[in-house]
Amino acid sequence: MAEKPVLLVVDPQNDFCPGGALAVPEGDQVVPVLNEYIRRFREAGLPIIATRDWHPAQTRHFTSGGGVWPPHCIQDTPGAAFRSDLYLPPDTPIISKGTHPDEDAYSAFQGKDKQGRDLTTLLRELGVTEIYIGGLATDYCVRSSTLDALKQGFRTTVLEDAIRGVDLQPEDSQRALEEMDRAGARRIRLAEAREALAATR
Ligand code: VGL
Repeated sequence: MAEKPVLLVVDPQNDFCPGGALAVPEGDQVVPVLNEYIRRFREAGLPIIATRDWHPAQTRHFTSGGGVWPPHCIQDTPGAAFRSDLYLPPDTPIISKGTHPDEDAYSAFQGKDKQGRDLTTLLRELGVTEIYIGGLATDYCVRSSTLDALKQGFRTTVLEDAIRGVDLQPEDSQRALEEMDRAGARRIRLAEAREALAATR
């Protein structure tokens, strides 16, 4: 059966880029690569979904609430905005996650769009069978979203050149990639995307 892929763009937000509150090293470098994947998906008429970390000012996710992270991606602040150099089509559905003060919500599958639909519902409505995932951060939101996607039975491809990790411990991202491999994810780079997308039809 033909696969129907979606591009899942994970948390390309100011706070996760250099100069932001929880800067991922080289986080900004995923943006031009994501733009190229976005362009290819659009040209192929394939859907794109973006996620964002969207926290209240007080949450147990932050050090101030007993968590491990400095405050970041607080709802409606400039740090929570998508990078201005990211070209998301204007009608892109947005999944917000971590909106509740009691959750970390690293996985895109824990978020909801503005109509209250979760990602699984949205993917079913779109008839999606396969997920291509890129963005920030490799060792947190990309990892959790990928593992959940695989658990739910989606064929899942990690866009290796469109991700960067926090690496609180050195090698965290490498370990996360190996864990995703073991769980059944495939990895590709931009140069392989044309072939991969052509094979879906
Ligand atoms: C993330 C660390 C803390 C992520 C979110 O989006 O990967 N990482 N909060």
